[in-house]
Amino acid sequence: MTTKSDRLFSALTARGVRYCTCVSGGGIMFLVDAAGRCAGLRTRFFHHEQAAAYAAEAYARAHSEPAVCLVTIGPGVANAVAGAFSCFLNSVPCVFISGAKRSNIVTAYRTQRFTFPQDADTRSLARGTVKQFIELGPTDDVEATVARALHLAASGRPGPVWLSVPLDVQGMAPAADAPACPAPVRRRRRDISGVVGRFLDRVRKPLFMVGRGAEPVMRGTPYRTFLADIGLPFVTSIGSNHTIAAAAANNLGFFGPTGRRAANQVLHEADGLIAIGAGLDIDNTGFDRVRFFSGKAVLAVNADPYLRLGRECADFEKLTVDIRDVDFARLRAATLRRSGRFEPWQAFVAQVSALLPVDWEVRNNLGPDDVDPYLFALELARRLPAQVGLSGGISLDMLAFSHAATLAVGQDFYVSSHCGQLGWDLPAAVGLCDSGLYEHVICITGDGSAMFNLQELATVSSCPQHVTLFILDNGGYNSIRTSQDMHLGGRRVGSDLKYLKFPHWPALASAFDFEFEEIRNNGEIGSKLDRALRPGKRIVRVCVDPERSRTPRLVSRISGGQFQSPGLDDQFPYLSDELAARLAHYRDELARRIAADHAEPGRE
Ligand SMILES: Cc1ncc(C[n+]2csc(CCOP(=O)(O)OP(=O)(O)O)c2C)c(N)n1
Ligand SMILES: [Mg+2]
Repeated sequence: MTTKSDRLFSALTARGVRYCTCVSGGGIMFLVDAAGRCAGLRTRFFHHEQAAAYAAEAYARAHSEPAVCLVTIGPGVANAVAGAFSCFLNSVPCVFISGAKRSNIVTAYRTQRFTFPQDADTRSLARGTVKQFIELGPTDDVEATVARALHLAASGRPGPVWLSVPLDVQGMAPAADAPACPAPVRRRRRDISGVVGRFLDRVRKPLFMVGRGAEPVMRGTPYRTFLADIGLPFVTSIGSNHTIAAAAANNLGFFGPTGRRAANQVLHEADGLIAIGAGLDIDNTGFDRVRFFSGKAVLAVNADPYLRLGRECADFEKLTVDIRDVDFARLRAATLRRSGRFEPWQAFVAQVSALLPVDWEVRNNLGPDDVDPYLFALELARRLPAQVGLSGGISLDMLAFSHAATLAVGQDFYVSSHCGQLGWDLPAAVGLCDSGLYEHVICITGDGSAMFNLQELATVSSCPQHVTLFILDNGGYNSIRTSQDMHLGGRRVGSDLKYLKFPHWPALASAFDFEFEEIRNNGEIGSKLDRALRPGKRIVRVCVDPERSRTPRLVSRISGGQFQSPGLDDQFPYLSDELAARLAHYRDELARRIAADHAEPGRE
């Protein structure tokens, strides 16, 4: 017999959903059964709902299409909320489907805790983590509800939608034959070259800032050709580490408090920011937002209709558009038409790029002991397979890789940039395996983050892809210790080996059928990486000095009870007098050339 659960999954697949992650349960028995039998749907079962949700998120990002996470009533819902929260903050379209008690049993949650085993006020639990909560009632139209859920998830600023399906509704026979699936909505090209062109006409030092919101077009030719050809610099926000080799010195990479120095210097100097899919939140700008926006006009090209900046930015313009609709060929042409105007700026960017290359930064900060995480990241990036999906943790692991890596087409790095939770990386690696886009999946995590969803090593071990898990072992939580050292007189409560216990890594690897490698010092990095990246499943312990913290970074001070944060151009370790003088000289030269252009009639 066909049930409403069958209809629900056929409606999802008819509208393009191809992946469903799940932890099974009695409260979703009809739904699990239907998902398992649904043609065209790939199901993957996990050992924890949080992990199932993170994997769905990673898959949705890899394909830029909604994925489904199916969880049981009550505890399943509670465990999955972390995943909905992650999709919400990272703006990823996913549909969370959970079971619920029979629709004729009512609980007055304001006064009653439960009336049914595992009963939960799912609406309240999910509230604040989803764009919309929908309950499928006994008389509701399944197809219309699914269409609404998917539309909400993927439109505007994308995000998760929660669909709660009572147990009796799951097993009901549908009222009528399934209606024919409507034709997919045709996308409408949006020509934004006029607005961007006018913006370029009024600035002299423009910088494109591309963020995670550009992920749906990042791998496409029009977008990549646009960035490669225009001859103008761009920086990428954390988690949008898409390096375009053809853009050469104009591709300054990852900016921000722990970003690349050249990116931050150029950003500091720019007088016009064109932020494409970049939210301009504190994680991007650093805390001193007045300094960040000072002297800058900002044009935001963004899907979020509610995006706004505070008073700290005096010159702010917004273009609300779905990035997938932007006509990048026209934008490229409009930008190229104006490129002559920016010659002094382009020369400055080339000078800064040459003065502060990534290799120099890495070698300049090398620690003598153990494995330097930045050198490790640089060497790993040089050896990556041509087709590889990488997932990262939230700390030194992700920062070192974002800082040092240069990726080619087919090599994609995913992190949970806005949510920043421990434990996302390993389940995300399963989602990347299941995406079918990569033959090899690499997870780069910290010892702290690795511990959060270790159970999914069992799930990864069943994926056919080659999987390498690099664990940067620095004896616990370096990032927390750094703040404790700075602000709490070095009292390291809860962050070092006095408080935290870790497994015996080789034994852990063997328990889950992984091979084991260990990189103990800088001298070993090359040869051990060559071994670690061979086909198969491997856990690699990377021994990092527990005292090695992130470089370069901003160092804030507390003065008079207030946090004082430097600007992005003032990262620690501070530049030598000689380098600072060279930079100042480039700035003077740039200012002189722009002033000369203004003075010469016809040049402006
Ligand atoms: C779910 C969750 N719990 C706690 C935190 C707070 N937190 C941020 S960084 C960190 C330590 C990370 O340790 P590790 O992954 O080993 O990286 P390291 O700082 O050592 O480089 C913790 C506990 C968090 N971000 N997410
Ligand atoms: Mg650690």
